[in-house]
Amino acid sequence: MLWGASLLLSLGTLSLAGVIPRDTSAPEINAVLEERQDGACTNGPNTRSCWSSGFSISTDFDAKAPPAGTTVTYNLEITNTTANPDGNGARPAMLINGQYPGPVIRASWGDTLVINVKNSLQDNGTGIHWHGIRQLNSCQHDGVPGITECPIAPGKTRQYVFKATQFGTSWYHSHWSAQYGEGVVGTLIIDGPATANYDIDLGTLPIADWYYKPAFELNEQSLHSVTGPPTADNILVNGMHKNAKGGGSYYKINVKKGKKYRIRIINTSVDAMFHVAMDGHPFTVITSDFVPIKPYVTSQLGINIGQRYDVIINANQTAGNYWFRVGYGTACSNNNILTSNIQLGAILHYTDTGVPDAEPTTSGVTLKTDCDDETNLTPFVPNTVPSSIISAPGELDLNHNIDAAQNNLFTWTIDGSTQRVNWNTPSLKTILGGGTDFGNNSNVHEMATKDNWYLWYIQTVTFIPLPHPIHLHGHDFYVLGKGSGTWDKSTAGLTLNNPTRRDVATLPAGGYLLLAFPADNPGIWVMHCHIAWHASQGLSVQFLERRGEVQGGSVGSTSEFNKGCTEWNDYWKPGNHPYEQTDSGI
Ligand SMILES: *[C@@H]1O[C@H](CO)[C@@H](O)[C@H](O)[C@H]1NC(C)=O
Ligand SMILES: *[C@@H]1O[C@H](CO)[C@@H](O)[C@H](O)[C@H]1NC(C)=O
Ligand SMILES: *[C@@H]1O[C@H](CO)[C@@H](O)[C@H](O)[C@H]1NC(C)=O
Ligand SMILES: *[C@@H]1O[C@H](CO)[C@@H](O)[C@H](O)[C@H]1NC(C)=O
Ligand SMILES: *[C@@H]1O[C@H](CO)[C@@H](O)[C@H](O)[C@H]1NC(C)=O
Ligand SMILES: [Cu+2]
Repeated sequence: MLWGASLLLSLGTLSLAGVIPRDTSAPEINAVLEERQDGACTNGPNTRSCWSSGFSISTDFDAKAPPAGTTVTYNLEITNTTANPDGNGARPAMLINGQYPGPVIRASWGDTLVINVKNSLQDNGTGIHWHGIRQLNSCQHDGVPGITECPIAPGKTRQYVFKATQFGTSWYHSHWSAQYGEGVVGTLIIDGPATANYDIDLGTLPIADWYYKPAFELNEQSLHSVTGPPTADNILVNGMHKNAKGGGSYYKINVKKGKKYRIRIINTSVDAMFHVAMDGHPFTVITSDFVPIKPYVTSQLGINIGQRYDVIINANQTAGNYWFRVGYGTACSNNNILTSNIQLGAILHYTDTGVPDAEPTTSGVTLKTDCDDETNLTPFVPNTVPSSIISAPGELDLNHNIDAAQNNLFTWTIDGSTQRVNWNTPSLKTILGGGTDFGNNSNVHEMATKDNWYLWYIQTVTFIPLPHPIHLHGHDFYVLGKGSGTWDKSTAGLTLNNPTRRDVATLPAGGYLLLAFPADNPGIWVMHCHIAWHASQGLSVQFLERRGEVQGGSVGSTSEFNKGCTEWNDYWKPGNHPYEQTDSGI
């Protein structure tokens, strides 16, 4: 191989370097750190901080988004079929438009998305959540059965309509029971400005764990197991991978020497925490979830479920094949593929002439195995959280319960109550009807005062030492602090000045997590653990934000919402459905 010697040399320095904080010597980073106010320049390879007149990477996107531009329409149909993404053999699956992952939904900052979802399953409801989308004044389109809608009944179609007020990378997935583990998942791109320059956008790179057994079967096992959820069988990178027997194939990321590429990495797992690295090609990280950050360079990234990092790589190495390595967060999850000698990941392939179509022989950094979030994530547009909120925190105590009377049903509880939604009467229906009783297992917390900041802190009380990737709908939250053990209620060590802002953050095993956000979006928003098994086991709460305005019509016309409930209530009647609700419902 031509590239052997020089490559090993460069990799040697790379692995020694490890994490390099804030490489301000890189020219593409300096270009952006020279603050660019909203100006009339166009977005191009050397001007990624620009967008359109009046909007740039410096825009405070909480305050404004480009005026309604295009309406972008997608039609998604969910079917009961089979899939064989890693060549191990076909298994039953539920797919969107017959593919895994589902189609990439793409729009631009300020666009309105209109997405028609048809439920062509015979025997399941469904509902699609657009992860990370703020849904400003449109919580009825958030797609959470039992909370913001009645599930879509078999044979029926629901139209979701929302505006892209933020930009970047995300995903969408079924929020109905354990259904996304069956394959009801796709990725989402909202084009907008960026904090560093690149030539070519390679699109999304979703990474997920993959199970050979149906998710609903595994979910039942997990609900009645005290030893934790079942073990995954493989991983998939953009819907493909080699299997333990050597069949299947790796996803190929094609690049050409001399160009810079943006890659949008997403963890769409059911249970797994990953670490990723590209041999010889360090990542310049430019976003965390939907939040542009000050770019930094790192040789590896840890990504929890639901989290996204947009990175730029410079294809400036000897033209060849390099591993995109995926490692497992074995501190919190496991996978049967780890006992095989199969390399986990994908292949970075230079398409320059003379490069063989072969598996790489490169070596790279040693990936971490922890389940912790990245640090160094500094939002590009700064925000300050008022310190007054520290004195009035809302405590959410995480415990668990095992109910012997229900065949040892394992549930997670918040302040003693496990979440269980009622598909026939979603919380939004109760609110619109002026009701105040959400049922015994609704875990509803009110945020009544317009634009007030609220601090919520999740405190682990259970002795089960697991990290939980916590996801909030309708908002980004600001991560003021986290730690092991019990929070002492002091401000020591907390970040109030421009803290990390995102929509998924990890509650450390056995510890606490402090999350703040303002009541600037009237609606009903769920916050839950994104480990699918844990969400099914009730690890979630709801925030009811500015009830009066929601009831007063701030969410707009509810005809689609009402139609959905009429159709669902017509379908889900005693004796009218082959299966029962056995979990939280979300
Ligand atoms: C999928 O099809 C199988 C049989 O073909 C059936 O048993 C199952 O109930 C179906 N599931 C859904 C959700 O429609
Ligand atoms: C995805 O998240 C899960 C759990 O949070 C984690 O175990 C897995 O390693 C993550 N995957 C990646 C690629 O970071
Ligand atoms: C390749 O690009 C990276 C990232 O921009 C840079 O740090 C490195 O010095 C470059 N290497 C070469 C050999 O040009
Ligand atoms: C709610 O809990 C109370 C007290 O445990 C109980 O009396 C009541 O029957 C429950 N309501 C429902 C609808 O289950
Ligand atoms: C959804 O369908 C699967 C079979 O495809 C079944 O196992 C599961 O129980 C169904 N869930 C509900 C709540 O109907
Ligand atoms: Cu969890």
